[in-house]
Amino acid sequence: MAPSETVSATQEKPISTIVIIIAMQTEALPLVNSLQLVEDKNPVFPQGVPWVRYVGSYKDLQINLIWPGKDSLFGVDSVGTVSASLVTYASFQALNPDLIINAGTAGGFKAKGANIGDVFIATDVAFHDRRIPIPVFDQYGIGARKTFSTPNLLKEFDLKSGKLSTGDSLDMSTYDEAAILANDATIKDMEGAAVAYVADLFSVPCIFLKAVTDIVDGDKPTPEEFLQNLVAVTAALDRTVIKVVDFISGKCLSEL
Ligand code: FMC
Repeated sequence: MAPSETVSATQEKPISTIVIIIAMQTEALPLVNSLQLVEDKNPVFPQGVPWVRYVGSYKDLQINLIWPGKDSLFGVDSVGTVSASLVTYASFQALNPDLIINAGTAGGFKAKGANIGDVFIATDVAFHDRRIPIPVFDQYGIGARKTFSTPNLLKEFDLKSGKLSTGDSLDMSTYDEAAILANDATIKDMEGAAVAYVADLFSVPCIFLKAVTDIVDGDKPTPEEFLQNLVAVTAALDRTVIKVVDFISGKCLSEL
């Protein structure tokens, strides 16, 4: 089979295995309950890592929700690009999913139309904290890429869409701010572009659903606003993830 035929054959096959990557426990647990997933007692990941897999059948789908767990030194959620890339890689190796969904919270720019509680689907991802001022390495550092296009999904739910910029900090330095502006981003997170990088290594399509917990260009301090809105915004995120999973059920990649 020619490579293009392989791709189109995959695109025409009903989606059956989904991996959902979620960085924080607060974001993951409501979804685990709604989708009636159970923690995997027979871990597919190497012994000793904090990564957790919740699994279950939902309609015709096998859903694997992967949470990188609590950091073994500090006891907090393993947020950020390092853990996100590791669990995405390990999930691909163990589960060979048809589709990856990276769901989580994000900061939003009101100047670009983001409001607290909005759920965005990212059309593009890029990094804003990998500055390598050498020709071509600069572009590699930014790592801008288009995400898997889902025109029917966008139409069905009237989701907002925009570009996502990823970096390993919750706050925003002036360097980051300039890079985010150059990335033309509407939303800012700490995992998306890393998940996209790994998904692209294996040519697995990936959808990014990001709910806005804080307004980056507003007047409230980000950590406060983030913590204040986390639970309520997570509920909105979970409702959207369930609607999206319902929509995916019974469909092929080419129908998204
Ligand atoms: N900037 C960066 N990340 C986030 C954000 C912001 N303004 N709001 N919410 C987030 C996301 C990140 O992706 C992390 O998983 C977590 O929430 C914050 O540590």
